[in-house]
Amino acid sequence: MKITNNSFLQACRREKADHIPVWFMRQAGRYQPEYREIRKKYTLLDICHNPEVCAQVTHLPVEQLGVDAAILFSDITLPFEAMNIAFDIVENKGPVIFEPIATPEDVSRLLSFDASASLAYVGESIKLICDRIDVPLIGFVGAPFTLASYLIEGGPSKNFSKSKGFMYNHSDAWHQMMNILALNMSAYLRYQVESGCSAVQIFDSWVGNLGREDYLEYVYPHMVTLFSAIADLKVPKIHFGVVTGHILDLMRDCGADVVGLDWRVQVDQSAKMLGPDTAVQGNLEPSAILAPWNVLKSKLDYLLERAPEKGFIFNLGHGIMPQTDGEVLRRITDYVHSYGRN
Ligand code: 1CP
Repeated sequence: MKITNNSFLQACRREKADHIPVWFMRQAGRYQPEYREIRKKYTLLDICHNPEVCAQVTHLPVEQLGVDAAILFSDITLPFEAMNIAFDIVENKGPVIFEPIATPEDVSRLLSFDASASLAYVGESIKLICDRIDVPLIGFVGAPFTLASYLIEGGPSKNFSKSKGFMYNHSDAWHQMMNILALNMSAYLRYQVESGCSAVQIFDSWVGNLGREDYLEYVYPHMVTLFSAIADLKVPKIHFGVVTGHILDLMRDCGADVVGLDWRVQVDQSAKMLGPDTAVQGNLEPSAILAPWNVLKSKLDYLLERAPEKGFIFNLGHGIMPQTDGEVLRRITDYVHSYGRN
């Protein structure tokens, strides 16, 4: 199907759109009764491996919520299987790596891959989805730090102590691992765009756990590698992380066209700091959706009054929580779409 709703891409390019575009991180997920029904029959990884089901799950929120972009249903850990790293996604926990990276020697276990061969089913899903939707499809990867944190911690972490220990004690092996991840993820993004994605988001969800000087030394060069390797792709590149107020300028300088803001920062201050060439995306506090409408509406107004007129994409400051009511998400979408029109 042809893309008829261009508002998301226009905002990414800082062009004037006829309404504020909306999409939600984790817009396909457990808050939807239909998704929970599908998950009774398929694991999360089954969905990712099955293009027909993946297309269905990706499409559902576009229909239900009236959002201006779809995001490929997948997970940042999916390319691990193509890198020779065995893992599973465990119920109510998240990704678990069976044999985490513990020593510098372990880094040699990480293989480079040809995404069009090892992840061909993702390309198939993207093609199916693009045939069926009239909004842009966003492809994505996890950024090297966030992926490395799962590889080293073995699963979700609170303080990232093993990752930081590895980084400080084995800096050569750290940089080698980050470089492999950066190159693999750029190749995987290229494959997603060649298959039909109109924009990409790089999720560095957990990098805000590093101070600015560590970001500059241990992460930034690899983000430059990743963004440089896809600089020729004519699609907007969005860079998102949580608790990243102290490194937003660096996240822009890597090569991002759009910086995703988490809900702790104020949109006008961040947009001003990032300057006129960068669009911003965000950043409603996900818990605000659980509030009564009058409270939620005042938070929406607070955000929308401060959002830049051009180059703004409405989203949450992090993913939708499972207890969220889909009806409220629909109401938010309609409210943002009509904002400033009457
Ligand atoms: O079984 C389930 O339904 C569990 C929840 C779930 C979902 C819906 C997981 C496990 N992954 C996904 C799909 C997913 N993951 C999507 C597509 C859905 C959409 O956005 O519509 C995306 C974009 C991701 C990306 C992802 N996975 C990130 C980056 C975004 C973020 O939330 O910061 C991260 C960190 C992951 C790892 C992951 N996968 C799943 C969980 C519960 C987690 C986080 C675990 C942790 O706290 O470390």
